[in-house]
Amino acid sequence: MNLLRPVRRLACGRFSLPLERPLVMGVVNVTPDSFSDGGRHDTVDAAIAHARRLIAEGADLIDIGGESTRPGAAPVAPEEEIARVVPVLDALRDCGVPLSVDTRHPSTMRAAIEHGADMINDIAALREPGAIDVVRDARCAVCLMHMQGEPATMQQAPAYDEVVSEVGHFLDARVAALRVSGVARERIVVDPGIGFGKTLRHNLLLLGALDELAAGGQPVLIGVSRKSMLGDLTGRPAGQRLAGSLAAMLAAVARGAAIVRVHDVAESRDALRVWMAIDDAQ
Ligand code: YH5
Repeated sequence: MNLLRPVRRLACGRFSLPLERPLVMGVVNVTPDSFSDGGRHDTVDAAIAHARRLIAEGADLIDIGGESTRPGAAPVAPEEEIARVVPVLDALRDCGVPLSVDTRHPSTMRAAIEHGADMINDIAALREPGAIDVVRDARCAVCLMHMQGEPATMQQAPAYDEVVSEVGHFLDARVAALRVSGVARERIVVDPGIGFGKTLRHNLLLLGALDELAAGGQPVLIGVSRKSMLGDLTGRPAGQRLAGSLAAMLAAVARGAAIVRVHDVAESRDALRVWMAIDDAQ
């Protein structure tokens, strides 16, 4: 939050993405539980088909993840993660939109970059030893996300004195660590990590103060689609959280979010189109 000049275009691998309007990142999970109980081949094929559908619906980027990081989820070995993600990257390379890979493992980052990933989206903000070295000499964008604890245990007892300033300072420090390593500001996105070691109250305070985070000048990514906080607020299961997801997304965009990570691309695009028409008319 210490730098004020806003990044206007994101340097994202093969792409230079204008940030005047919010970008929609479509979520593609390459995990057996999400698509099928068949083998890895079925899982990969289903993910590729799903990504093509999200691109047809108008996704500006695709985020490919081979490890479930939902609260309580077990970790996946990097070798298995690579075996899931790389065939999806290979299949989608020429689909016309930037490809992001959601991983915290440097070996997966390296494989992803070798196979054309345009962004590395790391829920651990490149804290794993060697992670910064992997991205430094590449052209990919990086998303640095705040998380308190580890996915397996992070929701057991989240605690902060001042959640907004603590998350802000953490992200500032991670941006600084990348910059001293030689990563240009134009490649760095920040994310407060909704649901990652946070209570409902923490999530609401962070969403409400997103403008403070955005004032730091780095593009802000927000992922709230279908998350538990929406279940907490509405009482609905994950499959019935679309209306809640759209409301939270628009609240984030109103406070300066540059990229929204969503499962429901067509509906999110419609909501954003209506939202932006009102802004544009003024
Ligand atoms: C994020 O916010 N989130 S994976 C639990 C759900 C629904 C969805 C209980 N990767 C983010 O999407 N990367 C994930 O229902 C992310 N920001 C960034 N940058 C978790 C997820 C989910 C979890």
